[in-house]
Amino acid sequence: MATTQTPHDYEALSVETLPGRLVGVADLSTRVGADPASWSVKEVGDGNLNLVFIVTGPQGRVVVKQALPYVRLVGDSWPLPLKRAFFEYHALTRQAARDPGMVPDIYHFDEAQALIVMEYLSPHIILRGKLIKGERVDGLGQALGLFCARTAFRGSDLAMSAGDKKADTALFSGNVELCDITEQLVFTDSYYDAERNHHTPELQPVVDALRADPAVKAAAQYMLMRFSSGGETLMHGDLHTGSVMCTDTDTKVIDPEFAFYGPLGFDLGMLIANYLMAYFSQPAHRSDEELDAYQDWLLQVVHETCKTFHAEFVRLWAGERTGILYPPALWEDQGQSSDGARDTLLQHIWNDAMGFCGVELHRRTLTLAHNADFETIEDTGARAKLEARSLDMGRTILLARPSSTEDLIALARTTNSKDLL
Ligand code: SR1
Ligand code: MG
Repeated sequence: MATTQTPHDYEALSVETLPGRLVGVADLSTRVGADPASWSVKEVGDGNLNLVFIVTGPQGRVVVKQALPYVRLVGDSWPLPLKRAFFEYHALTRQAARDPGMVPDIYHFDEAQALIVMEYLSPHIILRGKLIKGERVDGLGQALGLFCARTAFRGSDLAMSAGDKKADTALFSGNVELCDITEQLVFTDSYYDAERNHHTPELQPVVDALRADPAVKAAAQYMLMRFSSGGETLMHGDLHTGSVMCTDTDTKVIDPEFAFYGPLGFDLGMLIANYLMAYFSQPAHRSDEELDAYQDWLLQVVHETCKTFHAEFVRLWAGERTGILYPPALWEDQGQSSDGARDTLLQHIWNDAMGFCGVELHRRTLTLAHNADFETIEDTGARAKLEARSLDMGRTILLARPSSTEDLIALARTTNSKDLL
């Protein structure tokens, strides 16, 4: 992994130092109260990388997110540049413009301190936690399908001017180290015994079979090539269920520090994989009476997300094709329909999304950063049986992409009844 230099005036905040250090930030104090002695500060970061504070005062509450100069999950043996806060800030501003209301409002950005003061989302909680608890979110698939379609379409050469797109591609091309994490962890480490890997011991026979398959490795590396060379749109870059916060009726997207110009189908594919891991893990979290209905609901969310993505992309295609790609001058202005061209492109996006879904299903079980859906299952024998289904589904779709949402859902149901260990 790359090494990095921390600017001299950067200093990580703590619960104790935050009020004194941020008292002069008007965008913060006008929201929580002018007297820092009246603030209470809690550090709540449970992600892999950053510090996250909730600051509460007599007038309100904000979130302060600060990058650390290393990977929090691992420690200072793995340095990571602070500039990821810069990319997160710029990604949030673009996402807010492309899908208004779907990301937290930004109140203040301090580049030297790698710090963003933003809206405290309440009573939202992290979606992954809700899915483990068996809670439902009305409109989840619709909100995230719209988010994926709008950010993908409006951040691409389908909609942007060529100059703006190239300038923005250049800006985000500096997010090298965060891409490096994805390139190693998501696309590569699953397929050999990389140093930081770990997995549930009982899973060993399934892991051995996966790593012995050259076709799986080739398919995963092809997806890496699509990721690293397919600068089609500004991706969120890390759209899993830990990057989504919800109430029972409202959905927001957070944490786009991995933002980069990549394939139109990347975010959609990663998101679907995370829904599917929630689905496969449910037998360990639900009672027999609740299980079928809740798993059905999760598959409905997959369906709703994919159908909404498709419908919104079609709508934007009809009304917002203002970029250099597929210009109306070639079709509509000639009295021709562009539906065929659009549908072919949508099929490419779907095939990519399915490939990204496959590698994500593998990496959350096999590499450094696992997810709580499986990790909270204490009985490792039971956990391994469920993780094996996730690995099996990933392998199947890497080797042969489901051609439609319906095929994907049917495959999930079949895989969910397999006894693989
Ligand atoms: C070392 S960072 C590990 C993972 O956490 C982030 O949320 C990304 O998903 C990354 O791959
Ligand atoms: Mg994150």
